[in-house]
Amino acid sequence: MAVLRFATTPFLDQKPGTSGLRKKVTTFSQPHYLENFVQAIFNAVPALKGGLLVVGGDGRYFNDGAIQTLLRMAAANGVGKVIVGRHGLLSTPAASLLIRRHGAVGGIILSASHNPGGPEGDFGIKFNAANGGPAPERLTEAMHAASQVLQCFYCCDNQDIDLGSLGRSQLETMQVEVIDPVADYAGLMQTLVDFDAIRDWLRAGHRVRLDALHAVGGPYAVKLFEDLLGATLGSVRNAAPQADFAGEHPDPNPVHCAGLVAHMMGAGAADFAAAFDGDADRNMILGRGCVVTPSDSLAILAANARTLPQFRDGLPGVARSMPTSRAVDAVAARLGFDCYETPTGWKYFGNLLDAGRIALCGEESYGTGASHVREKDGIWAALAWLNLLAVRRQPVAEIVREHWASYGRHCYSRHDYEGLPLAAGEAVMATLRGKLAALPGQMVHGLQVSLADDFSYTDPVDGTVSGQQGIRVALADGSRAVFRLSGTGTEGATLRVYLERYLADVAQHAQPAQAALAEVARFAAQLGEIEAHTGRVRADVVT
Ligand code: VG1
Ligand code: CO
Repeated sequence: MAVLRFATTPFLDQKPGTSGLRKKVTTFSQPHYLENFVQAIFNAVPALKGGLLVVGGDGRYFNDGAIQTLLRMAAANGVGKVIVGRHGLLSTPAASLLIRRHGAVGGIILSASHNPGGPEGDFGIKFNAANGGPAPERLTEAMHAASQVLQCFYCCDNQDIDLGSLGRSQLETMQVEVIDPVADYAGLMQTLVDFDAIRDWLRAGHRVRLDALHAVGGPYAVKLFEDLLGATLGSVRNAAPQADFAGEHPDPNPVHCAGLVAHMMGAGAADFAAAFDGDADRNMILGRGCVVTPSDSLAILAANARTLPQFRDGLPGVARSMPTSRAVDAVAARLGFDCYETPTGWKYFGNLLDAGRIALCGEESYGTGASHVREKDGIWAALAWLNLLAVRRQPVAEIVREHWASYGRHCYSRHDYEGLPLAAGEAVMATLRGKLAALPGQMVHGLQVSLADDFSYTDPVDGTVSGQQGIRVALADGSRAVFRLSGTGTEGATLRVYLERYLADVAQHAQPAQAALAEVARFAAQLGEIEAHTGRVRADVVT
């Protein structure tokens, strides 16, 4: 076995987005594409030499080969030890936990999360730092910079490592330890959530349905919900991870999980359901006859935090991404803790969590998490909800209704325009930016604007400034429209329009979200001149 040096030339597009470098499998399959970016990581994080690295992925197409390449390159770059999940599998939150628990220098997660998989689908690679969280901007920028000047990469010429059996082996001077991907994570969950209470609730005849969408969440969900909590066998659907997610879109929202929604709206519905995305960090929560929006889910968990053993002493503070509805702000204001507004992407929560300023946070994009790891955590969110149901002994829909009655309802919806030509997406944003200064205080398209800006975030812990994080337009009646371009797509541009309307009056709470938001939606489309720029009359995906 030998360490080889390969000459290479840079790819100019290796710039990580909202959550790592995400490209089509066809892009990653080009000679040296994967190797270049992996070498850029090693170059940008010199502490990996002699250090501990955690490695795992969501099991999608291309993972197996990529992990072997990664291990060969880690050994060639002098990494001291690698901890890798059996069969190369680790959910994103489990990877975060392992980095923290073993004091690793960082972790490399091979996943394109909620993006479709398969030979025509997407692949992704992401570096998490020593706190277990996604690399902060300065680190992703360093990786991008390293990729731009790359002249060579290092790789060993060994045979594939057997990742099917647990145990240790040696690759050059690097130790490789294959671990059970679920064990540590399942152990941690039992310290955060009241398993006895949930077991009692299940024994009382309540039924649950968990949908892993043929992705990496399956083994975690089976262990936790069926083996440890005693839910009926088969409660976890689509539990076996498949490389192409059975041809489906592993994105837990009402559009991509229409079957689960139909079940929960039907006569034989379970009492509780949840679905998870490709790497099991996202969650969608459903009750009999209702889908809980992620923004409401965050607010309800915040309002009921003390029901969870993890939050027995209350919350120091909470955070939400800017486009997430302000439902959680209302809870924080009433209960007297801080509420931070961060840019989209989990990496911005890291400093607040590390500093102990917040213990719970979330995003409108079906992401909820807490201070036990530094990633959003889908399985944990479902467990936290079950804990809540076991304590309150009320149906999900009733808990949601009571929350709205108490705090008012923040109606919410996201309208996505997918696969736009890049120029069209950018034209909408440029149009909006051009109008910003003149908006505040004006009547525009029939509505009174109170505030309009391009969101800029100053990290309260380290002072880092992140500008141009999305256009916010707040209306005098408490409604809001937010616009941004996606940073996780792999084709053209995706324009996201986030709509919110506050309804204080309980008599108005029962109306469907799209009806309540129709006027704000029209306003947003007109303000962004969306049809003129994109030719689209309506959004492709409405959640
Ligand atoms: C999307 C979501 C964002 C989330 C990110 C990663 O980003 O909007 O809230 O943090 O995906 O989630 P964007 O830039 O496409 O809007 V995941 O589950 O892909 O790790
Ligand atoms: Co994900």
